[in-house]
Amino acid sequence: MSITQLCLLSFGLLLQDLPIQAKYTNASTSQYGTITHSQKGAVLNVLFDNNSTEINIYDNKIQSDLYDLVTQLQNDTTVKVLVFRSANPDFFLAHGELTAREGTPNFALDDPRNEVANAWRLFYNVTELPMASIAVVDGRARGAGNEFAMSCDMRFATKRSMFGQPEVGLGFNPGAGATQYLPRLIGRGRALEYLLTGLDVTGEEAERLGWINRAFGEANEMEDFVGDLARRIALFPNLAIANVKALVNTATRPPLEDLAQEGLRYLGAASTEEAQGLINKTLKLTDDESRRWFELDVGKHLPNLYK
Ligand SMILES: *[C@@H]1O[C@H](CO)[C@@H](O)[C@H](O)[C@H]1NC(C)=O
Ligand SMILES: *[C@@H]1O[C@H](CO)[C@@H](O)[C@H](O)[C@H]1NC(C)=O
Ligand SMILES: *[C@@H]1O[C@H](CO)[C@@H](O)[C@H](O)[C@H]1NC(C)=O
Ligand SMILES: *[C@@H]1O[C@H](CO)[C@@H](O)[C@H](O)[C@H]1NC(C)=O
Ligand SMILES: *[C@@H]1O[C@H](CO)[C@@H](O)[C@H](O)[C@H]1NC(C)=O
Ligand SMILES: CC(=O)N[C@H]1CO[C@H](CO)[C@@H](O)[C@@H]1O
Repeated sequence: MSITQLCLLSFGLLLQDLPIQAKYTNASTSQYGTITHSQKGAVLNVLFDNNSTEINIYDNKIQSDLYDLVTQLQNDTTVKVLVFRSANPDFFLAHGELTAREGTPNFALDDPRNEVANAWRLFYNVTELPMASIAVVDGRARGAGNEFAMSCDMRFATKRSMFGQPEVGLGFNPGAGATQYLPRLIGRGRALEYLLTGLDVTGEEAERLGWINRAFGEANEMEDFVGDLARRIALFPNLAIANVKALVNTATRPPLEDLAQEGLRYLGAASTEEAQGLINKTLKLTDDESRRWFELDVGKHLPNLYK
């Protein structure tokens, strides 16, 4: 290692430890308490944590809390890297809540904060953020959970993790971007294979397909890797990070109008008699989306809805 490299390295270490004024405290400030965060230097660690359903379901409450966080971050210069994790040991985010259209607090159909059907728009806003975003998955990320992960700039997962888009088996199409983001990540044929079967992929397979960046045998190996990566990016100037992101967005991101089209078709298909019947069967099998055995292995159980 040269003297210059050594100097750069120690300068880097110094920078990490600079007491950057912590705008985000460890205490959750989210309205529903489903998101907590802690800032270390220019890295903001975000934790999805709604244990009310045992499966960290993506519901109107998480949508609303994430909306608030994304809004705060839009012009933030103290954060250069966002790292999203889940507090649930088996679920990153299970999927969008199937019953999100009724009965949840502060529910309002035309309010983007409180409507899971607007997740495609919120996730697009995640791609717009000026800082780098990383999803760290150890568990299941399906439906909106996988779509959120795909809207992050990078995805890392343990090999035991599972990704999937089971919507087709329930009689509708994904609604938060999967048909647009997934083909760009893994190609047309493979995207259609998974979108049309609703089969899960493991973290290990997802790495091979290009669905995620990298898979790890153990969560602590993943944490070491992501920690180094995040601290390294956090050394670099905001403008350079934001410009690289904006330019890669023009190269690879789905256009907003195509995402809107998917969202519209989702609403249409999910409200048909056939889909409503399949949703009802799923709610019964999952005891209103709380029963773990079904949620642990959705890809495998999906054909049972047709027995
Ligand atoms: C937040 O928690 C982390 C560890 O979880 C700690 O290192 C950090 O100092 C805390 N920050 C604040 C502002 O309390
Ligand atoms: C959720 O977390 C709270 C606080 O940690 C705990 O008291 C409660 O039992 C948990 N609920 C479930 C369903 O795990
Ligand atoms: C962020 O900056 C833009 C442009 O300056 C402004 O229009 C917008 O209101 C700001 N948003 C927040 C949340 O402060
Ligand atoms: C997305 O961001 C725009 C501003 O850029 C805002 O008007 C809109 O409400 C946001 N929508 C969602 C669903 O987050
Ligand atoms: C689904 O369940 C709801 C609530 O029980 C019921 O009103 C509706 O008729 C059911 N729809 C179908 C197609 O089974
Ligand atoms: C952390 C947590 O459990 N947050 C919320 C999850 O949702 C329930 C309501 O369904 C709230 O009571 C919790 O505060």
